[in-house]
Amino acid sequence: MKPGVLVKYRDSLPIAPGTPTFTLGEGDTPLVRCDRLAAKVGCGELYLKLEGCNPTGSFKDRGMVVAVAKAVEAGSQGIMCASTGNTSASAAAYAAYCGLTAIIIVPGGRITPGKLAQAVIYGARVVAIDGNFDQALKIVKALTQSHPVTLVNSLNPHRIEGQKTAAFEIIDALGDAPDYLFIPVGNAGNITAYWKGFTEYYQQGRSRGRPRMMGFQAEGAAPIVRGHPVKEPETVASAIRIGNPASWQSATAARDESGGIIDMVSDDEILSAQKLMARESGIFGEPASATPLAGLIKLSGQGMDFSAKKVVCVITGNGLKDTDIALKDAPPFLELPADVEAVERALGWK
Ligand code: AN7
Repeated sequence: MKPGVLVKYRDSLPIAPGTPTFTLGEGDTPLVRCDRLAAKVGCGELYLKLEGCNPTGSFKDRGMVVAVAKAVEAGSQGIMCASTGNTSASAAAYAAYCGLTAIIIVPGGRITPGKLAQAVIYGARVVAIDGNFDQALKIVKALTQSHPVTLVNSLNPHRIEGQKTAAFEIIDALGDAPDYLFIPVGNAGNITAYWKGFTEYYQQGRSRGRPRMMGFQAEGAAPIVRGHPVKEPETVASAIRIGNPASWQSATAARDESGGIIDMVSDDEILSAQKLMARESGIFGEPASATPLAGLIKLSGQGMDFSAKKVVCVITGNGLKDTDIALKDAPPFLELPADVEAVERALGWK
């Protein structure tokens, strides 16, 4: 049995004697070395951190287990979040495990069927608003101030605490920090959490340095890159369709303290990176998860030299959450009778 984030990282988390320590098996995700992909993108060593291997298929579970444990400890009856899909799936699962109510507010028609199916099957109360994520978050902030339910968006500091454990795992696996960490940026909680994790391990002497933090937004939803909120964010990567990130300040702090950047990539760049990752390394991430690889390809194409560098891309969510995108421009399959010879002929073997 996996110990889970609460037990494994007890000493680095806000665990009190009254905090329940349960797990759905989150954390301890694979860090996969991808040499063929590295060669394609001009990178010395390239590793993908497969956060889609968490119980609900995204990195959110690391933070959610801590946020929900603290909500239970505080005697909360319910949790609430706004979501582009993955936070709600995770909140719904951990609430179900603990017997709490989960109320989730999502942008109507804009979260993938896979993510919506998760929230529904876990028994969450789903409210779809006629608006985007930023508007949903505003509503959640207002309602959690006036009602006895716990906000579990990444404004909840326990979420950040849990998510920082992914940085610990990367250092434990590599024996030191990588040179660069490439990561998608939506509401900007995760880049904040990784930087906190890398910094804590560094201060404890567990790594010799810290990586440059390389955050990437989608072009149509790139408020941090543009320097102002985006009123109507738009991108194929629905998970990061966010126009006014809650953790804006801490994301730019992570960028600046690490000597990194926050840049953007187009939807086309995201989708071709998603395909490349799948075909060259056998790893299927949802579009938002391909954003860091798209960023690496972009910078490499601009002449930045990664040939002697160790790079980690965080693959934040499982590709199965958004199969529509993967099938959208797929070539037609061969359709044949159930006949050995017909298949043999079609394959050019006869
Ligand atoms: C796959 O679920 O914001 O910058 O409401 O699902 O920490 O927001 C999801 C975000 C990257 C961005 N990759 O992380 C939500 C939500 C995936 C995501 C991000 C999200 P943050």
